[in-house]
Parts: sequence; C-alpha cells; structure tokens
Amino acid sequence: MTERTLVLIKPDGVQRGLTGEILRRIEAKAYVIAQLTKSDAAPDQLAAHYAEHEGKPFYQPLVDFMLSGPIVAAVVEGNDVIKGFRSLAGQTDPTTAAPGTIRGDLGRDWGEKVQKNLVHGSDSVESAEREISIWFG
Ligand code: DAT
Ligand code: MG
Repeated sequence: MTERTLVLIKPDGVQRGLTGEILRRIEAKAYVIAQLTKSDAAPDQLAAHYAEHEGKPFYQPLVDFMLSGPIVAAVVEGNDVIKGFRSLAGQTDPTTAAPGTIRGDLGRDWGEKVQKNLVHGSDSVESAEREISIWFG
C-alpha cells in the first residue's frame, strides 16, 4: 500500500555532509521524495516529535543534539515505505547496525550519551502522519 513516512537527517548527517548520500540511497531504492526542507528544529517541534521518549535518560541529550545544528526533513512516499526506510536506516545503535544500512555504513559511537545515528524514520502510519504534521504543518 502506498504510504508516506517522515525522514529526518539529523544534525550529525547534515554537519558531516551526508545529506546527498542519504537522499541518494532513498532515491536509489526508488522511493519518491515528495517534500524536502532544511531548517533549525524548534524546541516545541522536538518536544512533540519525541514525546514518547520524555523521561528517558537519553531524552534531554537527544533534544540538545537535535538543536545543535540544522536538520533536513523529508516526506518520502512508496509502497511499504515506513518499514522500507527503517530497513535502509538500520538498527538504532550505529555500532551494531548492519553494514549496507545508512547507520551501519556511515554511523558510529562517538562516546556520547546520545546515539548520533544520522537519520530518523517514522515507525507506523499513525506516527508518520503525526510527524509529517509537526515538520510540514
Ligand atoms: P529509532 O530512531 O531507531 O526509531 P528510538 O525511537 O527508540 O529509535 O529512539 C529515538 C532516538 O533516541 C534514537 O534514534 C537515538 C536515541 N536513543 C534511543 N535509545 C537510546 C539509548 N539507549 N541511548 C542513547 N540514545 C538513544
Ligand atoms: Mg523511533
């Protein structure tokens, strides 16, 4: 079924000059980039986006990291793209994410409290619609 997902290229990805490489992988998979913006995240957007993680030990380091530089937000479309992009991204922890994935090929542990893992992808249809409205109104 055709779906939409919300992809964020996090500040580490933008700062390291990996925006093109990450978008290339999405397009190489033949998903469609329907909307694309670069901006500084606002604190209220991050509070809404990461509401499910509020209270966890990594929450504040995660929010601070997401405010540390510009991000790229994209709406990506395709059949089963929610699962498909998470497969392209790889597991949350870049140390163990499989080679061949964005996080596995391009990410690593930097010895910090937060996992700098380059990208976010929505995890369900409901999350995707909620997150798209946060970043694209
Ligand atoms: P994902 O981004 O794979 O959907 P998540 O939704 O569980 O993972 O967590 C959101 C982000 O929070 C994740 O991309 C990196 C950070 N994070 C999650 N678990 C963490 C942990 N145990 N230690 C540090 N950062 C963590
Ligand atoms: Mg998640």
